[in-house]
Amino acid sequence: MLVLHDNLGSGNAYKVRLLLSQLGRPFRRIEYDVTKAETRTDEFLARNPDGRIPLLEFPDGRLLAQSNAILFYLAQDTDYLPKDAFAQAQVLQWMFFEQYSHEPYIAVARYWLHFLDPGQVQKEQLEEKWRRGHQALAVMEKRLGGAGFLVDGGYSIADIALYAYTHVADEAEMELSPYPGIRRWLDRVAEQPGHVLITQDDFS
Ligand SMILES: N[C@@H](CCC(=O)N[C@@H](CS)C(=O)NCC(=O)O)C(=O)O
Repeated sequence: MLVLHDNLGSGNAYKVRLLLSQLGRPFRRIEYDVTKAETRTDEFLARNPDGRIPLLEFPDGRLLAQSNAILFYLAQDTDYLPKDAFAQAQVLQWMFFEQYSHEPYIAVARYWLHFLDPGQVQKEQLEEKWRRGHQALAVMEKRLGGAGFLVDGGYSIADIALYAYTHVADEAEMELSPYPGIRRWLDRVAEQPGHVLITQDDFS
């Protein structure tokens, strides 16, 4: 069986739980407390020298890190990745956007506010995360104000990648009311068959 090295609070790990559930692929979870450096032990670093979850372990022992690389691999030859090469590149375009322009702001603000002691958070740094996070949301709104999903052709792993932290933006104390297209899209994603909540932990 597949083993997901996981953390229930992590949006990056949630992407993988969501796709595996939608694909109907059984997996076992191993939970790590990232606030206690449990992914920085020698044992974990031997599996992923980058010291981060999600990490997917295959029955033959192969290991794959990076949430969006894992999505891309699992989605091959499924309805979650378009067949057309240009549409596939558009999926990747959104997934790279997620990692470079969205996750470093919204996910980090959420981590600081939701998981860390509030005394540890610097106000100026937080405001910069919010400012850049709203820039990313505005880019998404430009697309989603007039389209059902991020890439033509329907729901794909691009939507999964960006849903993960957008749907919990309130935990980063970011308001989504200025983004009606994003809010409609969040509902649409949550209605997809096999959808699971970020808090769901029973998968076997
Ligand atoms: N780019 C990576 C980011 C993974 C990541 O940042 N994982 C965090 C949890 S969301 C982690 O494992 N942090 C523990 C640490 O850095 O020690 C991905 O998309 O998978």
